[in-house]
Amino acid sequence: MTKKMGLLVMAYGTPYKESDIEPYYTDIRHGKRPTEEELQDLKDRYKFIGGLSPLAGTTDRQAEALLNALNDAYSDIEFSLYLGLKHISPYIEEAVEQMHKDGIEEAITVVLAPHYSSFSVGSYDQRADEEAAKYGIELKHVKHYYHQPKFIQYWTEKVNETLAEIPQEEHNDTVLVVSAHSLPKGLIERNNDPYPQELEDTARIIQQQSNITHVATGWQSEGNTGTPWLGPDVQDLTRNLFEQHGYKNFIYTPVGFVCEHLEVLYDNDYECKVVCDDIGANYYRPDMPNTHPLFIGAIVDEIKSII
Ligand code: FEC
Repeated sequence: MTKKMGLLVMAYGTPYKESDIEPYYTDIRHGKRPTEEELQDLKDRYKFIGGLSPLAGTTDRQAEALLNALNDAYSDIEFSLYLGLKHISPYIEEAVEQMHKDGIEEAITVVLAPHYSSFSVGSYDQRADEEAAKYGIELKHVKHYYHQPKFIQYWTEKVNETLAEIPQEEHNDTVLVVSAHSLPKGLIERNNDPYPQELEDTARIIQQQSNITHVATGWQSEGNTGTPWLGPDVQDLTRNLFEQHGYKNFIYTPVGFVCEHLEVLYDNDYECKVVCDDIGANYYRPDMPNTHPLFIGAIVDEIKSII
């Protein structure tokens, strides 16, 4: 007898077409419309990375890969996939409602973000819980998976592969910048949030397990809320590291994200590269996890620990 279980994969979401950009941005801003200037700035960033973000397609492929890996791993459970997005349809609530319509009574939830913050993963979980409570669906949440050996192995291999492209005699002039999305500082401090510590832990373990000697942690993609955000910002960090140590090579691993999207393709591959070009250093950014078996396997292992 196989048991039926829902697999609710939650992710940020991205505009599917240009006319979605405004409502999407308004949703990110909790219903407050962006100014014309802010909207144009965002449209320009999407245009710069090729029109729209590859995020929607990648999220679908990651969710499918996870579903297949779980159904392979469990012979006594049959998982059914539901995709719930934070800022665009299908919204988290729509996915949970669909689970109810399909007769699902129990589900595992996972957010496509490896570190826990009450603002990020916590807020996805809360929305899923509120909707699930209406139907009596029991949810078990994956909180984080940055510490899973396969997740660390993915990044360790990427760092070592990148180092292998750099001449041996320059390894001591090379620094690894480990980053995640910044968040408002006040929010993190008020909630005694584990998010900054989880990023520090990720950087420390990658440093211990890879061949890199110099490692720094930084924050990226800060918003304009007029309040202080977690720092240092990766661009300032790059300049400071260069001024203090004269590094020739910068390797960026935005480990807080799980695929190539606007924040990586623009904030790392354009903005950080501009700084590297300016200081005369080399820019490296290994591939993001996407559907790599080590990444998918890390989530499966975390699910095994909570099921
Ligand atoms: O490729 C794409 O189209 C979408 C990429 C994308 C991802 C993403 C992930 C996170 N965000 C997080 C926090 C914030 C906070 C604000 C904020 C604003 C934006 C804007 C865009 C955007 N985010 Fe995002 N985020 C992505 C895209 N994010 C676009 C709006 C314009 C801008 O500021 O650049 C500020 C809200 C405000 O203004 O009040 C806070 C966090 C993550 C990582 C965890 C997760 O994926 O949920 C945290 C991908």
